[in-house]
Amino acid sequence: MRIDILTLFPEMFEGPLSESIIKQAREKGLLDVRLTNIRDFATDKHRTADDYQYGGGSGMVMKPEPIFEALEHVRRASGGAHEAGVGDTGLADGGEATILLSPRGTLLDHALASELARKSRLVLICGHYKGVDERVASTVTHEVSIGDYVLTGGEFAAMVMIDAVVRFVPGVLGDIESAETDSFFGGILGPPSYTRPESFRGMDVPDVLVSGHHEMIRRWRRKQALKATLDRRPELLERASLTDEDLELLREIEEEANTI
Ligand code: 6GU
Repeated sequence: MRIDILTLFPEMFEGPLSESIIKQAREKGLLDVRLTNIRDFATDKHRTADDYQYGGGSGMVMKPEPIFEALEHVRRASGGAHEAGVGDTGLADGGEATILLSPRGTLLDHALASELARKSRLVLICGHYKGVDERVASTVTHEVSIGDYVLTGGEFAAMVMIDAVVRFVPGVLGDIESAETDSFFGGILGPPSYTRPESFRGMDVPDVLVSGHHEMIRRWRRKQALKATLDRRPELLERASLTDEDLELLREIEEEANTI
């Protein structure tokens, strides 16, 4: 997957994209990230990227021309990795998405992250200041927000989105980190997990996890995942696809709650 990031602050990305799983994905050739400074496409001598807003009001708005120019530049310059199919994976549908990160966008969730992971190319536009001239929104395929709060700019949101998306690209996660026991896999929260020591400050690892009984462990984990979802995010259960076993486990959870 190729990801182009259009931003006024390319240096903000250097640390986060050079560590851990993302670093490894880049080294394995699964991910090709390019940073483009929108300011390089400003045409006046002060390299102005923002301006006062029509209608008045506080806060500067990012100008459309440098963003359109930067977009056209990365689209033209897309030869190489993307076109040659380098880093393409079995899952990629060859599509592209151009995404404006904005608090006015659709909320990013598990489903959107996995949908975007099937693209072979993402172009992310990070807004800053008070916002981005609305004409930029007319040229993008998606407008995405990462939550109901306002950030100083789209850069952190872009990093969150990249992290969430890249985890779904085949080959990025090893078996050990496999996505199957993640929260939101199957639409519910994940089960609790434990590591050594078995007993710590009077708190013990549940017996079933040290029993070596794989089927009992699987069922216990599923039940704990359902219970956590019921307690913390009950609205997720309404949309989740539940099996007969899940319904049986939920009945057990309900009975246990009633007997306490
Ligand atoms: Cl994508 N940008 C900004 N500036 N604030 C946000 C956001 C994005 N998502 C949530 N808040």
